[in-house]
Amino acid sequence: MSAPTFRFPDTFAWGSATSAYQIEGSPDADGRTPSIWDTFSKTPGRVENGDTGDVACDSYRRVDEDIALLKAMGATVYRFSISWSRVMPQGRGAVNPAGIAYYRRLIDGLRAAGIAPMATLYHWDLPQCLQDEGGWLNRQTAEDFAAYADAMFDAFGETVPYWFTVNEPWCVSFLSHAMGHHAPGERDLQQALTVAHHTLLGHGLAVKAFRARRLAAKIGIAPNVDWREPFSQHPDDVAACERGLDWFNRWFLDPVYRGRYPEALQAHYARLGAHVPVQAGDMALISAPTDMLGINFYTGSHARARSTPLPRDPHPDTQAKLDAVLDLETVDVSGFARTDIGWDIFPDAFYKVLLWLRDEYGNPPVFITENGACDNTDLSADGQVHDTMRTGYYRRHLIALNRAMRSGCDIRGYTAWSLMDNFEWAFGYGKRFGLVHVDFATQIRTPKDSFRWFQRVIAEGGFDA
Ligand code: PNW
Repeated sequence: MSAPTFRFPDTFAWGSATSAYQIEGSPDADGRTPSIWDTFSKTPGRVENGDTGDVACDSYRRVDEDIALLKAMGATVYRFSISWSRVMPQGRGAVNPAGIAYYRRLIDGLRAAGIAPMATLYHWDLPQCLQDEGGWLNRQTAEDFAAYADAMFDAFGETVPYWFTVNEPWCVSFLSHAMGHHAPGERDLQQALTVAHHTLLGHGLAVKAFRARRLAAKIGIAPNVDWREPFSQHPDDVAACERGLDWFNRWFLDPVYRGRYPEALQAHYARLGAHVPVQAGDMALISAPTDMLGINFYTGSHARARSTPLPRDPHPDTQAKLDAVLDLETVDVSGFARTDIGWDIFPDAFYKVLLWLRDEYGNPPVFITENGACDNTDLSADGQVHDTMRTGYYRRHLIALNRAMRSGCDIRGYTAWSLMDNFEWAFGYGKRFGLVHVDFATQIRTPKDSFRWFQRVIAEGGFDA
């Protein structure tokens, strides 16, 4: 057989990703206490169809079956997250042996199957008891997070080679505290800035605890990145896209890689009365060197400077404030195909943002910790799932990744989102991202066509055009 046109190194890590609340279910089992997503999903009107993570994919009880799927895929790495309130039910203090036992079973099972465990410490499920004390608005939560992280390093530091502190700090802060879409569902710009800073501080404190243990493992943060392609080379459009990158990407990456927040945007927020609660020493903690960067990528857009002038006094509404800060408009220039969640399929944006990261942050070692498509194709009469759109999405994004690597980007691995259909946050079970189909009534798992395609890519180390 001839060599694949798009070849990846033999050392490249392949696998898929999930998160605890989205797959585990068993919210009350063995001493787990509620997280903010239990509260949020049980609040009427917050999640489509009233769906909750009470059962999800029942992975708490089907962990062996899920490891078998990963093994069949040929995965060499599996990215999962640890439920804080399962392993530390009071948010701080004593660990829960039954919770630890669950993740030990998962980790040992993965290792026995030749799959490297990659653990995310915070994938949005803050213990509700900590939310009751202010959650991420409370600086103490950053300290509590680091103590919880340290307990996990103590339990699993020898058996988990890859650690990510916080998943998507933009979602934790802006999507959850300014835009109100995710738990706890607040709409306040100041809250978003405070939460962004405290999650970054939590990251920094966790890295410090990690280093103190001198483990052989690697640690980093996993932000979601966005790409805004300028509508034109008009300086106003280019500047507008830079503002977009400040807001979504640099706000989280500059503190980690440069020890500072983007200045112009910070000044803009200040004019709107919103400030970052930085204390002496914070930026040094946040910018302590990490070993790798996790990148979650789904979509991008074209944008230009806003054609209509903004009102002189920004309306007090949060969205209006954000609009005032960004002062840009998104333009649909190419009639992109969209996935079933409405996100443009824009693989070139993936290529461009990877090159941008290379140039902006000194080419850090990167793991693609999430990338994938919502394709709601269901079982056909033949009992299979012919999800051609998802396969096409993966193929085109892996070509973009291959181009970025050929361009010198230091990419170490790729975990597809997601191993299986799961609880898609505010969309509930109606949006399917899985390589494996889940029948939520029976919990029957059926690998999709995309799974088989991905399996072949892993086995062959690439694919033909
Ligand atoms: C990410 N947005 O979420 C998460 O890390 C996953 O848990 C999730 O299932 C996946 O992407 C698919 O959505 C996001 O509104 C949710 O921009 C929403 C947004 C971005 C990422």
